[in-house]
Amino acid sequence: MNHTRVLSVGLLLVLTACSAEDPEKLSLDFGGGQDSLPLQPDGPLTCESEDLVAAPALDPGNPAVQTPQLRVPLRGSAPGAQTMVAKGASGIARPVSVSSDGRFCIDVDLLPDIDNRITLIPYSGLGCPGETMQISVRHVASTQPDAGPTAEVQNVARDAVVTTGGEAHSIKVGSKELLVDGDSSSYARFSMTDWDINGACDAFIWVKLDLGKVYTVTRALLRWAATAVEDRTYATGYAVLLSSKENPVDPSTSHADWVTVKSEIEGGAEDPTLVFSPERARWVAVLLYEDAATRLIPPPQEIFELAEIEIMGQDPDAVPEAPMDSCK
Ligand SMILES: [Ca+2]
Repeated sequence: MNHTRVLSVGLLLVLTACSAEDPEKLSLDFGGGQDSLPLQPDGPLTCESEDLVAAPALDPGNPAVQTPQLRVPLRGSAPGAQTMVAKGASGIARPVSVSSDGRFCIDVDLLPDIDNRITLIPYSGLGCPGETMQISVRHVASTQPDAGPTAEVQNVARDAVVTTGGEAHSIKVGSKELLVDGDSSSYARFSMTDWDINGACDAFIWVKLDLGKVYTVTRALLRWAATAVEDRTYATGYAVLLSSKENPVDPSTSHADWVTVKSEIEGGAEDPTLVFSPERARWVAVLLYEDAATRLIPPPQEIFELAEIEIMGQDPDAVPEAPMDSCK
């Protein structure tokens, strides 16, 4: 008995059985889970006899050599291909079908701040890989330091030059510079004498911010000190004024140099977020009229504990960022 021969025949049977039950597939990991392209049962044999699908060609100018997007669409043509696969530094993009006229578009993820080498692999209808092509796309962050005006909306009041005026007043705690230091735990405690116990808004302190240049502003946030609720030192009567003038007069709700974008006489304890139509402004003024307490012991006082003034705005010359491009 030839034991070697029996063993060989047995092994062949086992291999044949496995092959019949589990046809070969091209397995790809797309990051979001395992996926696969089914091959014809005789795929590997047929690929050798089949003409290789030619390398795909991308449309002129697509993709850009560099982009701020972290996902870019690759558009082009690949006649003879049925499926397109793209492999980059961040993994393998989900395969897309090539249309009957040979067109395809496939979204590819990029890794940030590097040159991304991407390989495009066309597959025939039988699942056979064709000639590949390689491209390089550099991702660059859209907001570089010193890159000039940007469309980014930010707190343009941060570190603004602060002056105060209006009714005679004093700052008992902190300083006016603490209103724009970006720290909501640092605050200024303003105090003024206000004989008008009827609550009429005639006496006020103004706090004026010089933003340094004209911005388009859309929102103001006032942050009262943490102690303001207990001390009733948040303002119930206040106003926010804007000016785009070179050198406006002192803040006034009745002077043409200033636009009043918010006027409140029944403000609550919560920090107000004031949203208004976009306005060009270099100067912002907050007028403080009445606090939440009633102090009848002469001389009556209005006390305001204000931690931060934030003005959300953007450069008026900013070029808006291009909308995201994608295959969809
Ligand atoms: Ca502060």
